[in-house]
Amino acid sequence: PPVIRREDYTPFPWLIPATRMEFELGLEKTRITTTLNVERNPDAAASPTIRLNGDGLALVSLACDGGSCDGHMIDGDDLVVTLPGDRHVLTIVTELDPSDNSQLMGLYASNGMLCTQCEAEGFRRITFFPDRPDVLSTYTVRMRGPRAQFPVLLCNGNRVATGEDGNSHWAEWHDPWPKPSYLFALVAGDLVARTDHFTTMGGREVELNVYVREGDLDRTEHAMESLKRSMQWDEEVFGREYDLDLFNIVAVSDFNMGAMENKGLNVFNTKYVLADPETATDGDYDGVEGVIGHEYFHNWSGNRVTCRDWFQLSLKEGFTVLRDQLFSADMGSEPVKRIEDVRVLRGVQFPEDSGPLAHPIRPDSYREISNFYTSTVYNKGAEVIRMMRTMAGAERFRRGTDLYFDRHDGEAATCEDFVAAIEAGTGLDLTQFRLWYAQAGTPKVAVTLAHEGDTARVKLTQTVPATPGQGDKHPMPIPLKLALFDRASGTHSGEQLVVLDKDSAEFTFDGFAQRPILSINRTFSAPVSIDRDVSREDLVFLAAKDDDPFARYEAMQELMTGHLVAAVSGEMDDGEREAARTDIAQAMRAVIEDDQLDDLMRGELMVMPGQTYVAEQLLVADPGRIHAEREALKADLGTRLAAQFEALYERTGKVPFSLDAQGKGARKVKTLVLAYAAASDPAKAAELAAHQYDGADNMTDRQGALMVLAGLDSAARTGKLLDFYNRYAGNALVIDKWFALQASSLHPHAIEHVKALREHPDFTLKNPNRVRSLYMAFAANPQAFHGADGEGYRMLADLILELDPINAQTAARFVPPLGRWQRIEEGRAKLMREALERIAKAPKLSRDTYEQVTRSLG
Ligand code: HT7
Ligand code: ZN
Repeated sequence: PPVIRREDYTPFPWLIPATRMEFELGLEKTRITTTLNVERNPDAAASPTIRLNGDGLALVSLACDGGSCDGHMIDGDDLVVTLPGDRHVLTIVTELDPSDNSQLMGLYASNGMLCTQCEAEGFRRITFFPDRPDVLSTYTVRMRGPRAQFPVLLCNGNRVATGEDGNSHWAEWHDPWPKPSYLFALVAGDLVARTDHFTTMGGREVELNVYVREGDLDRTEHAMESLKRSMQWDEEVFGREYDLDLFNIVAVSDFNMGAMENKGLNVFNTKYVLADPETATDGDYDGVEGVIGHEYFHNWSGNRVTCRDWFQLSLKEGFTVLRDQLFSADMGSEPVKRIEDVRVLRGVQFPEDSGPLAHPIRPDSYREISNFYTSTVYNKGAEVIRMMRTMAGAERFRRGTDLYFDRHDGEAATCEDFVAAIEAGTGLDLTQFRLWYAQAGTPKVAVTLAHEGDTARVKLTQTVPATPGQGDKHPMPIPLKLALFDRASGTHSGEQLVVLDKDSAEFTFDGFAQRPILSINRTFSAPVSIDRDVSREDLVFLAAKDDDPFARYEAMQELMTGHLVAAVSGEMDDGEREAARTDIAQAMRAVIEDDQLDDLMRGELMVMPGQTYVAEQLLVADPGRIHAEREALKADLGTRLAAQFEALYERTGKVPFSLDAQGKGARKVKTLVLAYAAASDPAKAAELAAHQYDGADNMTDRQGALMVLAGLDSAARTGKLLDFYNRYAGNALVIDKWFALQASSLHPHAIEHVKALREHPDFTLKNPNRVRSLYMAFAANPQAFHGADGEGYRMLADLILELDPINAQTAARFVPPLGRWQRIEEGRAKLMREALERIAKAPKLSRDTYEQVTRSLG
């Protein structure tokens, strides 16, 4: 497959001001007639032909200006038509079998309904079209189908006409906003809607619908409320108003990603729509709110201003992730949301940035764009824009975003356009900052603190690591919020923002008679890894006293990570081990007993660093040893703090169910206590968990209890797993949890359980949620996946090979766990490479999997 390069961008030679489509809908046969008004693009080099992209399409007929078309040819998958004049009308007929589309791109059937997924290049699986984001067109779409099978007919924009025709009916939709083909959507099915309304700040009355299958309607209230909150918030915080009379959301159970922001017709994975306390956890509730917000915010950051080409993906995704993060922070706890976001960044993006798949947030080349919907483009992209906001302040940043939307409304823009607008709107000089778009790799900042007289000197040194294709790096501007604490009073005299924009710099602070304690990268102001010279004693201080909740969390994480890294590196004797564990227990005890903390935040401070994060601190990791040391520390804390944990469990157990912060905090802390107990006193933990499971009046408590039981060899394990399955049989989203709980469990035979679950009648390769629930959970389970015999790697390779012809996009997403081989001890690394090589040798690999496997082999 060819490599596509950012530097090769040229504008498309033709404009398509208007597109008309007619769909004759059927699950097994859909006929599409597309009429394109094309005219020469005065801003592009002239071409005698127009290239219309296709992907596996059969051309039924083609007409030019109502007559036959003299010059046309099929080139690969594309249709190339010779056009002699400046304006023409092309009429193209294609025919498809949606029920045969297991890739879930283009038009496909899911549970008896028809729906589309066009981003990034799915539209070309429906009709021949210049399927690139810089070709904007208005769409008028007539859809016709059997009324009984498809009572609901939906498309982008507004419904402008409907009609009956014997047993079939039709609807015509018009979207007045010019859009690229990737934002096209169509849905036909037997659906019911929760309907509500929102009045915009300009007085527009908008009808809102959340469409689901009958029986799911009573699980849509949270989605609808989240949508209204998103609309309100975007007006208040970014000044963005909705621009159609209708906003529809449709939930589908077969979907490759979380959701899709098609203009006026968002299509969602059911996972991010359906929620009630009986079947959804607190995390699921947050996920629904966050994803509803994310897709809604795309209406401006993505749809009104779209991307010039797919290299600019972070323009819409990074910015929209930042917007959804700020929204969720405003709807709940700001520090807890920040900690959750940083945990995702460090658990997923940092490893990506230090491995063979590292790429800048604005990539330079790709073979298959679907492989670049990555944590780097999304989460690091959001961090990069957040840094601009931190340097400018929220108010000035808003001036920059207003300018960006004003300048580029209705356009297909670039990351450079965004930075230029923020620069002009805020007054910041972002010349050097642009390197964040171009350079991959997580910068490392070494921090030392010197104290002399009454002066403290903070020395900062940055290194940006080499990444594939980028050996030589330049220093980048790194905004770091810091504070210096006075040891005696436990306070500081104000937070400062310093920007490290050279390899190395020293910042001096006066007025410290005693050596102060440095708190740095507060709120995680820059997406870097900090390597600081700090004593355990100072970390214990910061974990208890820092007034920045993120910095407190960071101090707890650093205490535990530092200990685990030293332990697995074999750098520790028994005395040191005991001293470190005593300090960690002391800090944890202060967290448990701090009555100023709410339980949501307490829970964050109690969370142990994840296995991947610990591995990331080591050049070469032994997953088995990290797992063993991590479990040992958990057990040690469980034993030392048994009384405190018990009191905490008892107090939080009395908090009645509610969806507010108090209820959520109590549930979070309860399950954490069970997890510590499972390591230190498994019999007691099993008893408590079984009791929590039986008494649960919500999914968070029930799933938390079952998660603990699934990892224990207790009598209750089998019974409760069976009860869970029977209780929720037929509810796909909950059965996904049942698969995931077992695949991610700490049980020593988890790998055998995964093998058995693969053969379970409810397992299918056709549904991405089900595949992910079993295999993503498995790949993230260190002791099951990284067994020293390599069986875990072979199982994942088998899955990839089997899934690739069915759903290439989903298959390719399972490659990165195998790509970590360079950072894993020799024995396992060899086995991981063997698994990758076996995949690479397979005949007829998809472009998606081929690209990921070859990059992973290095
Ligand atoms: N913009 C959406 C991306 C997306 C997608 C990409 C590739 C294949 C399938 C897909 N489904 C949705 C999601 C978002 O970021 O909002
Ligand atoms: Zn998005």
